[in-house]
Amino acid sequence: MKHNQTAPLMFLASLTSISLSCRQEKPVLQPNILFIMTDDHAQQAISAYGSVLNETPNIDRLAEEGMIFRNSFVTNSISAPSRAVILTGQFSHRTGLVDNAVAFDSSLVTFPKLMQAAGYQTAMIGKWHLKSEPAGFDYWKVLPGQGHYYNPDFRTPDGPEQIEGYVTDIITDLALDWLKSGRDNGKPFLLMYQHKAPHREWFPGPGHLYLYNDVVFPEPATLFDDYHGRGRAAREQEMTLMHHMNLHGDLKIKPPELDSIKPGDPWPVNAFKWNYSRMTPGQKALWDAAYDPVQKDFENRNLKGDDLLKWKYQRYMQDYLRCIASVDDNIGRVLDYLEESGLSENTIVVYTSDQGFYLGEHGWYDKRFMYEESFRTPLIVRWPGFISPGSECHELVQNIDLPETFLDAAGIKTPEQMQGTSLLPLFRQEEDAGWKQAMYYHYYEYPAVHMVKRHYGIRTHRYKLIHFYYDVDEWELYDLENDPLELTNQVLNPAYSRRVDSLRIELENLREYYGDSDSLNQLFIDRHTGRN
Ligand code: SGN
Ligand code: CA
Repeated sequence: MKHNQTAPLMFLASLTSISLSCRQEKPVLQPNILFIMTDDHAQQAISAYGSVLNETPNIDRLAEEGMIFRNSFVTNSISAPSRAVILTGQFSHRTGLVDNAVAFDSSLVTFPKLMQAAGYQTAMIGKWHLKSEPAGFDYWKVLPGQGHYYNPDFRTPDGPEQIEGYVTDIITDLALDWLKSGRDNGKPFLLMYQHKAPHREWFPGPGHLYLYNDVVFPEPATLFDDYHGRGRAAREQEMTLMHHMNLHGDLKIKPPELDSIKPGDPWPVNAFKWNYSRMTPGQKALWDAAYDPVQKDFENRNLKGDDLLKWKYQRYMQDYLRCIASVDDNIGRVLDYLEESGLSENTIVVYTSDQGFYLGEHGWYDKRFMYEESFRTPLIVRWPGFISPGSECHELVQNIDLPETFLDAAGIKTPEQMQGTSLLPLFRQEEDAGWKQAMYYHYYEYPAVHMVKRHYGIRTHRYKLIHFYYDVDEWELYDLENDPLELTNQVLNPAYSRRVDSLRIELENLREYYGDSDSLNQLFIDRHTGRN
């Protein structure tokens, strides 16, 4: 399953521009790493991935100058678990951080700790979401929990700090400040620059409040999905635009009598207040000027049924994509600085998200499912001189492969417990990289917000087999070649029975290989139930 990794030093030594120090036995010129991660940014909303919704010129620039991974996935489609996977190179059942309620065990070995120990200067700025204090960083300034869009608070080693402005701009300012004046020029750096945006409730910044006002976004083919042909998990979730996306926090209809809303009042009104009440009078004035007319128009229309769903979809897309426009602009600022400062050349720039997202497909928002839109995540890597500009990779890669990639690129030994595979052979476009043909996935957060049932599964290039468990025992098989939208569960179709049998065996093999089991499932269920 694990391909033969080419020794990193052999790779580096084969390049004439890089010499090795014999004494230290490591490359003299280790690359800097700029790791850019957003929260909930779907591939469908990146033009380099073929978006029909928006343009992301700066993210696209990375793809034009680097490699885009067309088949890039996560191992557990939810924030904190995904972040723990990226730090440790281990699946959720090994980090113990299976869902957002668990705190990260900061004693675990992480790639930033290893890079720091090997002489890298390390920094973490932006959304952290792991509860425990960041470890392995020379500098850190992170949002508490999910963080706020307007005038956000930050956690710092010196205590809390509030910064006035819009979160995506601020995180970028902090990253740029650190690059300009926080760095030790004698050391290579690792900078983790992690955005809150475009996470729910999608509050756009002052510079993008009117963007897309005149656009009608194309509706996804499955916006009106009735879940026919699938099991209980798809039917019983709570993440539909129709029934679960709320008018206030999500769609910015200002609740009446905002000042009298109390913490115990329904979440939708509190969600709006939680965001809006943080704004300065000036920010509120800009906000109201943009959103009051939207509200008036909505109230005049008295929409119902399908018309209401269509309206919700358009409003959802406007705000979600406005948040992304700000991310893209800010990434442009950082890429410009790398260029001007001459850092571009020896810096690996990675763009990814903590998972994918539903943009109305199956009538949904949010993530969690092993279905394509949330299982996928963007992955674009630029590394001048090492990755050919404009290249594409179609192999099956996962976020768990990232830490080993970074260590490999830096010539640092990978610890035994890491379970991914360095992407370096794919960067080099090796003909026979012996790459994995199947991926493992496991999602746990249930019962919980959005009510997506616990499930694990296997995906190959063509098929996906999923087992939903806990309060159901249902299997689903999708033939992605014949049914790319995943509308028909084929698990009971006799024509697929041999395929089901072989995938079940492969799935069991993967579980054994990665050390997952039914007894661990039970352990995590017991922990979760104990918490409730
Ligand atoms: C919040 C959101 C949910 C979202 C989770 C997890 N509700 O609870 O919609 O699924 O975060 O998101 S909200 O109204 O508070 O925004 S994650 O990306 O951090 O895992
Ligand atoms: Ca997320």
